[in-house]
Amino acid sequence: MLLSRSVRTSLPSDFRTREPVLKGEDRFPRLPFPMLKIALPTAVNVKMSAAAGHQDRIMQLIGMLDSPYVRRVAVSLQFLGLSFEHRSLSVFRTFEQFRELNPVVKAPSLICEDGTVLMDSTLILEYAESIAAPAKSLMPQSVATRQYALRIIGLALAACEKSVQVIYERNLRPPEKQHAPWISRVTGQLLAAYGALETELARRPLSVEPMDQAGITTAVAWNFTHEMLADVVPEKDFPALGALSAQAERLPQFAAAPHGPDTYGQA
Ligand SMILES: N[C@@H](CCC(=O)N[C@@H](CS)C(=O)NCC(=O)O)C(=O)O
Repeated sequence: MLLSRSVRTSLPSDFRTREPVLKGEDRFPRLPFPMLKIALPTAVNVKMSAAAGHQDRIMQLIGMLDSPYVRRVAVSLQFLGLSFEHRSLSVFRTFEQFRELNPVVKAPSLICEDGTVLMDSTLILEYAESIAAPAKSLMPQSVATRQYALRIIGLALAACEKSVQVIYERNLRPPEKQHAPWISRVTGQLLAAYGALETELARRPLSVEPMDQAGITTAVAWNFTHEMLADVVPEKDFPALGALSAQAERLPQFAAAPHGPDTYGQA
């Protein structure tokens, strides 16, 4: 099954461009990297700075907020009360600049206060959790609730992964090179993940207050897929996910890191 193409806008997004991104061309004006320094004088930040021995540096989150992985980190760091700079670099249009920071060119990348570069959103969040502890955590402590959160997060991350695979297939490959059976398989996995999430949420709704990692990742994932592949995931089939997403997007931590090309805190 070949899916109809998603609507593209003129936004400089990692997911809304086609062949030029692979050729390293930059169709958009080269601006200085947008950066915002948000230094919250919380106990957590003071502890983190002192422990790392770098009083004057804060973490840098690299990658665009149109990536659900980057966005879940940006939202989570705020809930954890951790200060960070955000550099909205594209893994495609600013490949070379990205490579200077992380030769693997994976978004998100996190440059820690001591210069260590971490990648993979889940590993970055594990690091963030360790800094924020014991004052704050987005993961439930009891085994049963943690198990439930891990199931939800796993489903949401699988939905993100399958969404990205569909988008890359649609946007990065020429139409004649697209492989319909592969798209069909990945789309089936995507729908299975969201179907299971919808069932779980209908049975046991996720709270947005207080927000935890299961809620953040699910809300970010659904918003991402809905923005990018609305034709694949009709809203009427996923009312619980739509309701969670609508509630979450109204929170200041989500509004400060909106899906798209903006820099955290500047939208
Ligand atoms: N499992 C990773 C997935 C990250 C990922 O695939 N990021 C995409 C952007 S959404 C990326 O870096 N794509 C460029 C590439 O893989 O070359 C995570 O959780 O961070």
